[in-house]
Amino acid sequence: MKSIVILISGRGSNMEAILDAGLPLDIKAVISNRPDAVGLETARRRGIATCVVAHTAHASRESFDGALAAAIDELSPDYIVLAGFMRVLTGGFLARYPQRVLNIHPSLLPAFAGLHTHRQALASGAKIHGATVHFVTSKLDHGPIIVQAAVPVLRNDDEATLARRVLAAEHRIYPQALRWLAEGRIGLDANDVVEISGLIVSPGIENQELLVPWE
Ligand code: NHR
Ligand code: GAR
Repeated sequence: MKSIVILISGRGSNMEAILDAGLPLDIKAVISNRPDAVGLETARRRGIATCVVAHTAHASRESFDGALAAAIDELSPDYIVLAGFMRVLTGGFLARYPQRVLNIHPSLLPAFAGLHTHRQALASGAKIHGATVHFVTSKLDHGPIIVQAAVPVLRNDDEATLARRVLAAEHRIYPQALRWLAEGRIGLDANDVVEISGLIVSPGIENQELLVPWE
């Protein structure tokens, strides 16, 4: 069975969706850069090992990433799953784990990279918004896309109502992407995520089922 560690910074609802999915994955630990992350308590309650690597204890990103890598390497996971993890990782960190770091980003990338994505979507006048699971590369929020889900932007949405709708979609697609990973079905062909059989998964037919309709 493949193994993962989950990196969080806060609430941990994506982490919880992953734990709830009963995936054929060994979840070795949950690591937070914030000691007060609510998700740490949730993980502990479920008997998952937890660990804090506080970014505030480090003067530089390189130093923090070094400590994070040391904590991860003790666990030797196959994959590193960012789930609401809020620290930009250095190229040096990512080079240790090529094609082994995944993230969920609350927008339909390449639209609205960076922070405050729901605010960006509302300000842009977009009528469709969503979430993206992607491999992490040193180009922030631009790694190869594994799966996306779309939700409508409704007339009276504010950041909170839109975020809630997107979050429900996140909770569907992150476990789905990890299931594909666990089953060894995901590969990379240049910058495209492909099914190992050679079929393009993204933006293939299979993913279309994951476009989330909203009443
Ligand atoms: N690191 C790299 N190199 N590449 C990516 O694509 C990454 C990454 C680290 C995290 C998640 C990402 C998101 O989904 C992610 C993708 C944090 C920031 C940020 O600016 C931006 C994007 C993402 C996560 N963080 C501030 C920083 O100075 C801190 C903000 C805070 O602590 O609240 O690191 O959106
Ligand atoms: C999620 O919406 C996730 O996509 C987003 O933060 C939220 C975390 O919620 N991630 C980012 O914005 C990364 N910069 P959670 O802690 O409940 O999973």
